[in-house]
Amino acid sequence: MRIPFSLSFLLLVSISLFAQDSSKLELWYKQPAANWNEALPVGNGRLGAMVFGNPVRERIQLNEESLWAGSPVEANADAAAHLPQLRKLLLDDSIQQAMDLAEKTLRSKPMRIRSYQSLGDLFIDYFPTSDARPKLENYVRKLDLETGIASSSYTIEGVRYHSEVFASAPANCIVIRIRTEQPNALHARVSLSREQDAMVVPDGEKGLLLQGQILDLPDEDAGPDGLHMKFAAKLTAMHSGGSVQAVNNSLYVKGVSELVLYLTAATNYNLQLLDMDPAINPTQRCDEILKALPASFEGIKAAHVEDHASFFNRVALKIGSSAARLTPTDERIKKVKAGGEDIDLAVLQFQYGRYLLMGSSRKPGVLPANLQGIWCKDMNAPWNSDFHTNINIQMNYWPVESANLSEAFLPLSDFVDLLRKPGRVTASKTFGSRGWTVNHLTNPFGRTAIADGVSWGTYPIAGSWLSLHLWEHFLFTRDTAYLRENAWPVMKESAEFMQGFLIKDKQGYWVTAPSTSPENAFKLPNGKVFGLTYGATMDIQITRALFEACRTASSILKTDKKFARALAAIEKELPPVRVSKRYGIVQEWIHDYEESEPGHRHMSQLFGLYPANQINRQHPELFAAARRTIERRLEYAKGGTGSYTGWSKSWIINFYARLFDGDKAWSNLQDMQRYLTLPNLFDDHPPFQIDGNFGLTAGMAEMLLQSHTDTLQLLPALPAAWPNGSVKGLKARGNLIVDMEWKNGRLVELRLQAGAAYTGVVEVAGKTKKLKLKKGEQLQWRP
Ligand code: FUC
Repeated sequence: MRIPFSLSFLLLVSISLFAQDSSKLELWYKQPAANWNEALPVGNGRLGAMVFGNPVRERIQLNEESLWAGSPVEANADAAAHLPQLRKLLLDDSIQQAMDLAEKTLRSKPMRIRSYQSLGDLFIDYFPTSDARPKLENYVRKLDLETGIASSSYTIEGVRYHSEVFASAPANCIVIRIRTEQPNALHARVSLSREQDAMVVPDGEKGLLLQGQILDLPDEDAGPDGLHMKFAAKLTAMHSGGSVQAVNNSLYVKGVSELVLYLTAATNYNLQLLDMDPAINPTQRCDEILKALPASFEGIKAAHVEDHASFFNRVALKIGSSAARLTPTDERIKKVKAGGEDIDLAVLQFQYGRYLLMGSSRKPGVLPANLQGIWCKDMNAPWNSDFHTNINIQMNYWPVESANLSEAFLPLSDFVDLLRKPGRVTASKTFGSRGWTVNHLTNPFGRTAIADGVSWGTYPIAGSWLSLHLWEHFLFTRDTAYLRENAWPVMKESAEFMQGFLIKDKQGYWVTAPSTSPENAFKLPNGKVFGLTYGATMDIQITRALFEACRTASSILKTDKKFARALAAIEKELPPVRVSKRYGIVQEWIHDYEESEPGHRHMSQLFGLYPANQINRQHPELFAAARRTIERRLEYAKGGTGSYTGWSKSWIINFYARLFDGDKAWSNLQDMQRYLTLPNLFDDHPPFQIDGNFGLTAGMAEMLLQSHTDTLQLLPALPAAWPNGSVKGLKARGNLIVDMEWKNGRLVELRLQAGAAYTGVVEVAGKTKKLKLKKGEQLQWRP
């Protein structure tokens, strides 16, 4: 009798060291993933998979980007009629009464949204070829960032297995190949499953079909219950040698030499509708995708690698010694935790951020990267794995342009465009204004109403912040058609919302009301703590940034001149950003309040330092106050979470880069490596949250190159620990591709390639040089 061998056999693992290639950008391990945080992600923007590399019971956890619980709901409170009174109370500093009124009038219904969900799992149970206790040898597991292939190789009882998994964008499916070096040695059961709402049946001789529909259970706070999103996943097997037979929910694989599995999935979600679409049949979609597959595995793999490389290989970064790559990734993290320094690990993390962004936000996908990108094992994920719009989704896209992946921005661009429709209802019903907006979170069903409570969820500035990302896409690409057709309508409508939303305070400044400084709260002298206010510093900074962008866009497009003049007039009467008399920090609220949580993870009043460009060296007092703000947050957060949260730490890297303090940026990056990095290099909020990965990538790019002013700054925040290095393919605003090499902390070579006509100034080590390049022109400079 053949017995399936169990995990305990892994105790017999014996390892012989592999010749690892230190020139490769790989995550690698000497053992299978013991849990999800050790599994390795592949993604094509639409489908994601987490590969465990288990030689006994392989698990490949699956995701499809649009598989969300819930349904569209009109949740907005009819608050507009109460706004004048609420505003009066806020401006009078009668905050308790304002809060009481807000609780009655602003609360939307339902209050919460439902979760993004896992699609399910593919399991491969391997059967031994002999009754003897199997021994696992020469095990290695990898994720090659340059090819996007997760692989494992090992020997069991003399049989050598090789497995490869990738998510192909051209083929629109997940591809798994397992082969044994000895012929006809593969025996396994391949099964599909999902813990709820689905069933699996054979699909022809050699295929499986998983079909389901999300059943949302009654939960008044989270919206209507019932049968909602429909979904399907289809698996088809090809093999050489032996036999494959579909039975029940499994494929019975016997005596095969090479097994190739193609898996695709679909839902009945329709982005254009921000809703499920009864006209879409997910099973049929899967059929169409699988029928269109090219015949050969080798052809599909070659097309995948070529496509992947065309994005990934645009940027090359070398700092520190790549000899560290000879050590498995998890051991590198352990060494760093023990106090070691591993600069090349940061290089890997930088590139991993790029890898994850292209894996979770690109065609054939249509939705932007959520709190976990696309990779989520749960049915009820932390924070629903949603689109958080009070920093998290914005942070996801911070590296998209500078790390040269502009196309990966388009899903967010399209989504924001479509969000205007429900956003108009929120603008008028909740905030009595025209234009559109969204509050602190959203989902694929276009939730724009306040969610999660009044203090937490009231964040009407989010639409303006998101609109600024469309402007940034233009600044980096200089694509005027995009500006005219895509960015401008969204920006303009955001500015219109702000125009209608701003009110004059008693000092004669235009302010937002109601307003919050995300998730932080202030303490009144009587000890009471509130979040709701008017004119929080971040709101004012975002408004200023948006209006400035709109004015510039209007002059580029030669349109809406009157509108631009009206915005300019408001800008002049926005409150200034102030320095707190209490601690010399940038004041977070309109009044110099005491913070209730001085070590808070959000540092919203520094929006003007990063991502915006309002707190800079032209304002030395604010510049110094910004530094002090970060220091104070970190002092209070010590040992706790607060600004030691993954994404928060990564924001700090960006701040220090903008403060030209490379050493501090690097030491905070090292903190991330030590305390906030999971074995698979996922950012640990905790738990896993992907924004920190993206914030880190953006931060490293910002340390090496800055282009937010008229001056292109080269190596503006190079840490002493990175004296030598080179980078190729970073992108600066103006569509400039920048290659640099530095030695002993000094730039020795610069190459610029202009994707658009460029006029500006370049600065390195305090020296400046004028630049004028024609589109397509290249410049090489050895300073
Ligand atoms: C905000 C943050 C939390 C978390 C959540 C998804 O609420 O303050 O830290 O990132 O979003």
